[in-house]
Amino acid sequence: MFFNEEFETLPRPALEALQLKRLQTVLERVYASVPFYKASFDRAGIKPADVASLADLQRLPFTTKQDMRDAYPYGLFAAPMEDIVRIHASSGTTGKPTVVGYTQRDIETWTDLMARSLAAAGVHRGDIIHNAYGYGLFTGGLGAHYGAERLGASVIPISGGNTKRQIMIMKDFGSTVLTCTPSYSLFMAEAAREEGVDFRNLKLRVGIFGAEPWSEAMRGEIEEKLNLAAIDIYGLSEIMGPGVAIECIEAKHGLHIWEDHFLPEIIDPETGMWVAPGEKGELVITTITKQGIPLIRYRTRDITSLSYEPCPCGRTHARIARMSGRSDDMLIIRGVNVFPSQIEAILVGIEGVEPHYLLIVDRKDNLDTLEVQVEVDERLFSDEVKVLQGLAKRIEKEIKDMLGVTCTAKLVEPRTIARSEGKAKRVIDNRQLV
Ligand code: DLL
Repeated sequence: MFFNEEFETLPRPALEALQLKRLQTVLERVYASVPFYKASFDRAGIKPADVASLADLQRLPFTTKQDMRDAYPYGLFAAPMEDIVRIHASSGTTGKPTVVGYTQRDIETWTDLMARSLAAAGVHRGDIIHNAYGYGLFTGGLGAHYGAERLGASVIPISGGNTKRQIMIMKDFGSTVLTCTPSYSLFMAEAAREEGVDFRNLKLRVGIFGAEPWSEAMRGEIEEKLNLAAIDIYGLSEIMGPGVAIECIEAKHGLHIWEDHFLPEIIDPETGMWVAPGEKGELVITTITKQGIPLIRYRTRDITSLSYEPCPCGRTHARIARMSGRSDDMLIIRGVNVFPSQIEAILVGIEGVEPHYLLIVDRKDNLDTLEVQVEVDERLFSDEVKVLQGLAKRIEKEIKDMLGVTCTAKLVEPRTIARSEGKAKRVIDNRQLV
């Protein structure tokens, strides 16, 4: 079902003409209002007026997460603070988060695109949406919430946590749609079984899962255990939040990226050059309608491919393949984005801890686990057990407080973590997603 048929089915020549017009407008805007863009365009020797075709996009410089960090918190905003009505944030590569601001019109656009995404997934008025994405600085909860209301569905703003209660509410309230991370859906299935609740007796019809990588194998498992159609939704806070792209219920094959608002490119992460259509590479997105914080050629670091093949659903917007990894070392642990460098920054701030560490990520009973192994000072190691336990607790608490992720700290003797001659191996990820 379409939410906005005219735009969702715009013939490609008209869509591309609209994209170019919007691109030119946003380039003029950022060049005039954001010193960062003026400087970076000037360095590249290009003016907004030089962009005469969509292919000219390639001449523009990239924007990275590091650029956002350098501009922390509001340096890349293109609208005055008086016009910003909402602020969200997600993890940066060190202690500071990446901050985004929305004008009222940006919220309207996001709401529309989320409603469009839900409709593409087969959700409609009369549906009861159990929204278990987290509400807060994370964009998942509020993004899905606003879209659900715009569609005219009933939304239950349950947020994450308290799984037993979630199961009861889902059952008693007759939820027909579930929105949460794919791993949390499987955790719910497990919890339901323990509660003696059979998903076959629930009214759930569709699940809209994203915010972390998952696989076709996991889709099969979720569909079987929860007795619903599982749909992949993609988004990132820098670009907007959830609803940048979603699978349609008709094809369930590739995610339509809403091209009247986002210009996608796939590049070779090493060279920065376009790869051939259909080939895998890093997704780069330019926002062409955003006001608060427009991003030009933003490097998402997500690995996918782009297809312009017509889709049986009738939508003309290109499709990106299911995300197959990242071109950096960002981990997503229980929905929280974590960079090893953030953990390192915390560890080096703690006395008695050596800068040699290893992160072991796993998935047990459908929940991600993180073990932080770290070497401690020789003198400490010969100390009382109580001292060591206290230190481990402190590491766990600081990581939880700073990054919002639960871990167990394991203190090991000096020189037990393997040294590397080249790039240190900091992460062992045992989660089997594919
Ligand atoms: O995760 C927004 C979101 C909320 C998307 C709810 C979907 C549903 P961030 O916290 O900024 O925003 O994290 C963005 O998460 O760059 C990807 O690496 C990863 N990611 C998001 N969706 C998917 C997906 C939200 N469907 C980062 N498959 C992105 C794989 C995903 N990875």
